[in-house]
Amino acid sequence: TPVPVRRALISVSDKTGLLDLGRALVAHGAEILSTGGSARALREAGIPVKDVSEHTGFPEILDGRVKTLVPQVHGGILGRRDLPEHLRQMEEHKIAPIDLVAVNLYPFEATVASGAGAEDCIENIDIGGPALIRAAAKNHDHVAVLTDPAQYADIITALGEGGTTLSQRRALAGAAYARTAAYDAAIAQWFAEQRDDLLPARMTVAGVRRESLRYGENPHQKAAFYTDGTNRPGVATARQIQGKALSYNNINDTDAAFEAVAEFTDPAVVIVKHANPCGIAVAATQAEAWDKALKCDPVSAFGGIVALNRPLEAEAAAKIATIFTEVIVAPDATEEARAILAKKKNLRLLLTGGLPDPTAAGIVVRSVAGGFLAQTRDNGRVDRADLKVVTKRAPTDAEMADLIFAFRVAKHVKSNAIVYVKDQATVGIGAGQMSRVDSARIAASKSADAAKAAGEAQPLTQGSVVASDAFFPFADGLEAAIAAGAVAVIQPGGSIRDDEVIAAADKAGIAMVFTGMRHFRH
Ligand code: 93A
Repeated sequence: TPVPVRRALISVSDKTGLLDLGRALVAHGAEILSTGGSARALREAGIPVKDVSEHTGFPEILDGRVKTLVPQVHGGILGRRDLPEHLRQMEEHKIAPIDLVAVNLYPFEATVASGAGAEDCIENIDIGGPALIRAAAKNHDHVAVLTDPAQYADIITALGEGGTTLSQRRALAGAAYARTAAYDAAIAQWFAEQRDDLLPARMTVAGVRRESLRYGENPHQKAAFYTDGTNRPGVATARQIQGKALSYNNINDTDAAFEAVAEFTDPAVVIVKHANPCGIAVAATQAEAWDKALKCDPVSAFGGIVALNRPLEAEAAAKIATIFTEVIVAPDATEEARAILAKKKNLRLLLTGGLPDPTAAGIVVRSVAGGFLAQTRDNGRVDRADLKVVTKRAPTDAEMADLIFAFRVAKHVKSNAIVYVKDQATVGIGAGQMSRVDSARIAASKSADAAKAAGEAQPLTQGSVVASDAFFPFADGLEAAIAAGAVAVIQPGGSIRDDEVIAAADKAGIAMVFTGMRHFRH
């Protein structure tokens, strides 16, 4: 049987939906108790409300730090209505039962995301709110707890049907503890960041479900998409302008593409399939960058994800629209570009409002059986000054620029990664192979196919530079790259056989640089 609401406590920072909830409660005969700002908002709208301080006879003190932390409030929430002894004690201490609690917390996460100082962040740690939420959730046999304005509509309906049901209150209680857990996780993470300790002894991964997905990586898996509250520009905070709902794999691939394109400042295009780039290029214009990126592997680009690091322009949009593309992601898009894509009903367009900072600190998490792995982001990148020439021949300026580009791409290719580059565009990408020499061979053979498709006599790798995400353990991988036509190499170095590898490079007359930094990605 539904439990009617005779008395409700409302204390909300986010006033969304507050008046609708207040009106419905009053309409169904409930008395509303409320704290400072919430009470004011209700009163101004003409909704009868009693201040908590009047109800308890105890004022809000310490700048509001103690508003609801009093026995009249917590007793009214926690007392069991099915135990005579509880009811007796409540009466003895003049504690009136509270049947519904609507609380949303001081905006700690938003305060941190806004870049506020420590004092401000600490003042936004809510103490009384979580206490109310946790108390009401514990006593869900008798009390309903609302922690999010999105929950109001169902409860307003329930009030019209005589009150809240046990199954409703149970679901709300679960959501309530998830909210306070996430809230405390955000606070703990903030403290860890203050101490530069991104990997503290205890860690909770918290998030807010942005949407339920139709299925996971495969149709028999369930999936949902969460935001982590950091507001980093990227796929989790992007605005979808058009197209079908995103799938799990779309989101994963779009993330890979957008993180990769953010590495570059000049107009860049990244095309991704199955979380690996199949073409990346930088050029004077987006349209030119698209042509160059597509040429690398036009077969794989079919049904791909396209990421851009600048607002999408009409010329590039028109070109991208000529081949089947699943998703386009960019910081923004011109009106003209949007109009062009609007004709492709299924194509999803995501706009992020900005680019992720590839050098920013952060943590990445992956689950393993019985636990999870956490590590700081791979925010490393090499510049010219970091490179050590190890061969007799030094790279030319043009080769040097391509080598740095190639290594930056290799960072975004699953290991073992081999990336051939010419004129600031990938011309062959070998990804995810169990042996490095296979990656080198596969990249070259795909590049030969691409050259044939483009009607060119020579493989695209002829005269290219090549990057390896980790050192060549033997000379064979390097020799495969040389056979494909590579004339300069960038790799971390550090193998016990470096001497053999350097000798093979010198024998072929090619240039090689060591980065001293590895970019594994598994
Ligand atoms: O400062 S508190 O931790 N102390 C309290 O006793 C308390 N009670 C409710 N914060 C407290 N609240 C929070 O106040 C609620 O969680 C809500 O976010 C906010 C509502 O304040 P107002 O009604 O004055 O806008």
